[in-house]
Amino acid sequence: MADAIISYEPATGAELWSGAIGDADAEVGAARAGWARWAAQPLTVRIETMRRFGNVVRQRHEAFADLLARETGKPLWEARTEIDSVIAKVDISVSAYAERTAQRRLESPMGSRMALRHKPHGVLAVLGPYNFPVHLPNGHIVPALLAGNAVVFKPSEKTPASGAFLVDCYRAAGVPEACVRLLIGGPAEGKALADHDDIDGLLFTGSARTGLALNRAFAAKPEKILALEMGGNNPIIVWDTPDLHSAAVLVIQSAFTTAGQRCTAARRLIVEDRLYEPLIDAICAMVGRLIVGSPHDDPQPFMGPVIDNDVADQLSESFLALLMRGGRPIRHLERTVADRPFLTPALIDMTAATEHPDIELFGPILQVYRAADFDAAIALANTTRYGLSAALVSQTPALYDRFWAGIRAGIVNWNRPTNGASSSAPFGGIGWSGNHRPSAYYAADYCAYPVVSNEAEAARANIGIGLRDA
Ligand code: UN1
Repeated sequence: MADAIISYEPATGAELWSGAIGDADAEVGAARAGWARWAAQPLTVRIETMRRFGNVVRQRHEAFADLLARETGKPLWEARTEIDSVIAKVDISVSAYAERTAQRRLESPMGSRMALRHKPHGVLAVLGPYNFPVHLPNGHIVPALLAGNAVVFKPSEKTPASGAFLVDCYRAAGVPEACVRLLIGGPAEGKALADHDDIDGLLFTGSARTGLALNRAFAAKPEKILALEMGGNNPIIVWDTPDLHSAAVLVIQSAFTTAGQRCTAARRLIVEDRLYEPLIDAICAMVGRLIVGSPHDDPQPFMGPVIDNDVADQLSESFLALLMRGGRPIRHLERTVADRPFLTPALIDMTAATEHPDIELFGPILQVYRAADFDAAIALANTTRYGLSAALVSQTPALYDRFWAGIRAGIVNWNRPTNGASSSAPFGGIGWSGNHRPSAYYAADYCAYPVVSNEAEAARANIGIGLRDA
């Protein structure tokens, strides 16, 4: 069917869902017709509606987690945490919105009252990713709706069912149909939405390649806002630490959670020379015990398949390309089930490689480097155009001070994984990781614009200088 998007379960290949491809123009038109009424409601009404949305998701928690696990392949335990994050985002967004957009009195040199107030943009487009198909778009949609915008949401063509379920929850909570529109489609529909003249802005989560193209297109439209949350080539450094078991756990959580399909996943491990052998041994021993399996397996797997066979094939090719560049395999990337995208976690030593591609390998592949000197390790960590997250595993506070000062990233962690960023903190990165901090705490900044209001109740005015006597 050329006019439908079909979603397949990565673990089984079974068809999960299908839906007709939508029309960007119709969805933007519907949102445009509806947004002003929503914006005219008191903020308290929109807050109550979002709280009801949280309750709807709470009631549908298990059904939602089940669908999300099937559609993404992520284990059920992890799908449940994603649904928890969707619920938690409501309270976080309400308080962040209140703080970021609080009406403020400003000092006025003219003697009048001066205030800073905020207005919604109007119609905001949201393009979602497949790794967190509900948590990340929800992190844009909730603040956008709170601020009084209407939203046109296009989920990834790999995860439309989860997107449709999310939109149904907003509507069940009482968000007017006109104010939260679902656009089903692939790249063509995404482009039609992003290029549409009648959107006021775009909130994007996805690859740097698409994000950079959007950035070029939006450069010609300064009147529209663009929030980009792209990816990372995130480093984790292990240096001067006696507890190699914990170090190995942190590395594995950073690199292989969600089968490596997180923008904050560690892609590069940089290890102090003297810790190299024992650390790699500890990692490999544990990786050998990690369960890779289907989302509903009992016992639950550590990680599921990657999103589909195409992605698995591309990752296999990328791994081969690293070998061709002189990488030394520590653990190969293997397909465990024929024709299904289950991959085993892979490690490859790139210390002596001839080339170091600065790309985001969005899967369970960790590139490893050994370094003799801490400054060289930081310099190596910084050899990327991205800058989303970075972590140091070390017992030495002075090393963290140097790491923090020297590393270029939006999220810098000490004895914590590179991923699992708090939803109540500003989220985003520098360089190719995005423009500013478009998610979580600062999301409100992208959903409402500040207006200076100079106020005097009566017009009492004199020209002053330059006026002849009457
Ligand atoms: C991650 O940690 O891998 O709410 C993603 C947010 C962030 C997303 C984190 N907590 O936008």
